[in-house]
Amino acid sequence: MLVAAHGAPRVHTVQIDRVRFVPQTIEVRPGDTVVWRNRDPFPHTATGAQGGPDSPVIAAGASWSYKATRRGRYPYVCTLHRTMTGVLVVR
Ligand SMILES: [Cu+2]
Repeated sequence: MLVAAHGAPRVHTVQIDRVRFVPQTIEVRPGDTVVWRNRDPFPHTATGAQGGPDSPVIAAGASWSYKATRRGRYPYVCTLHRTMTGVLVVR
């Protein structure tokens, strides 16, 4: 089967582990989905500063999915632990 030039939409995972987003910067294409998976035993969020992801509280062990649509660079934080920062790049 032939694969389209830009490929089908993909699913990417950001692990939330030990109060960090891993990887800290993730690059995806429009139409891709990003899943934040909380591996910590306490809640976190993934909250864009200016657009981009805006999760509810992601409970311990839970995941949250976001479909990237608009191109851009979207820094985000965990609003519960402000030292946790990440960047979603949609290009
Ligand atoms: Cu947090």
